[in-house]
Amino acid sequence: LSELPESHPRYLSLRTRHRIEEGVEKGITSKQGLIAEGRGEAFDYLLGERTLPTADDAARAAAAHLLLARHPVISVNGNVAALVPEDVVELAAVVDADVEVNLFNRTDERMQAIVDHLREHGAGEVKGLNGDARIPGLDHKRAVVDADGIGDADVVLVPLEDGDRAEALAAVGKTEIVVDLNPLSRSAQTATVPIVDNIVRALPNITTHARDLAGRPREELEAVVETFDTAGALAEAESAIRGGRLESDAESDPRTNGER
Ligand code: PTJ
Repeated sequence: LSELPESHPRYLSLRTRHRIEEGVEKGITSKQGLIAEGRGEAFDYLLGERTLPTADDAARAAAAHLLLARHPVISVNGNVAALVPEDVVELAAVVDADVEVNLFNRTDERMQAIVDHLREHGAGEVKGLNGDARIPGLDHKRAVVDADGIGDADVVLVPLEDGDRAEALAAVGKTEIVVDLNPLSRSAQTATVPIVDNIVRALPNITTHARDLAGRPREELEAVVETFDTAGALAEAESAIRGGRLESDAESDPRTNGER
């Protein structure tokens, strides 16, 4: 990848893919993570590899939820750790959230490798290793969380989550913020706030909104949360993927220079 010039039209996408490959080599990302990445790339290509206006609204609503939360937690899996470790650490600092490693394919080795990787990227305490609580309604390993982490959280950011776990977390009453490029996935459909965007754009965007909103009165943050249109955001993302022309679209599509 070092030989790939930054001017290459697929540079960002190839760099992202390379990070996932490295994640697998380091024992951080699972092999299924490679498949998830491929699926994500296809959706992102169809979205024009840019943040839709409604995904930006979702990122702002997510920032408001995290700032209003009693105990916000950012859940990290093998793909998130490989792609955006610095961004996780930065967002956690801005909204004062815990970071917890929570894996679909949980093994002690991967849990430890991801905790170490996050700490190398500046994380303080990283939760997840205790595994002393369970999310009800899931089979054993996928259900394992920390009692004083996700177990106690009121707001959880779960990027690239699988549908079952997203539903189980929602069922125990947690406010769920999901980042998922597939607007039809069960995780996106179940989330209080679905951000249909690539995690590499979405996390820094939430942080930018959180910096802007920090210190504002509670009523103002509550208004951001209440005015977010979940169904509208999902519908706009689906329409963009299916090739529908959006009002906001014409000039910003990198594939077509605006000529769709
Ligand atoms: O590390 P683990 O063991 O916790 O496993 C993590 C994966 C992602 C492998 C696991 O949760 C899984 O199998 O997830 P799924 O069911 O493949 O769902 C992943 C979703 O994330 C899909 O809808 C993808 O389109 C989407 N996705 C993939 N890459 C990105 C993405 N969404 C946002 N940004 C991406 N970069």
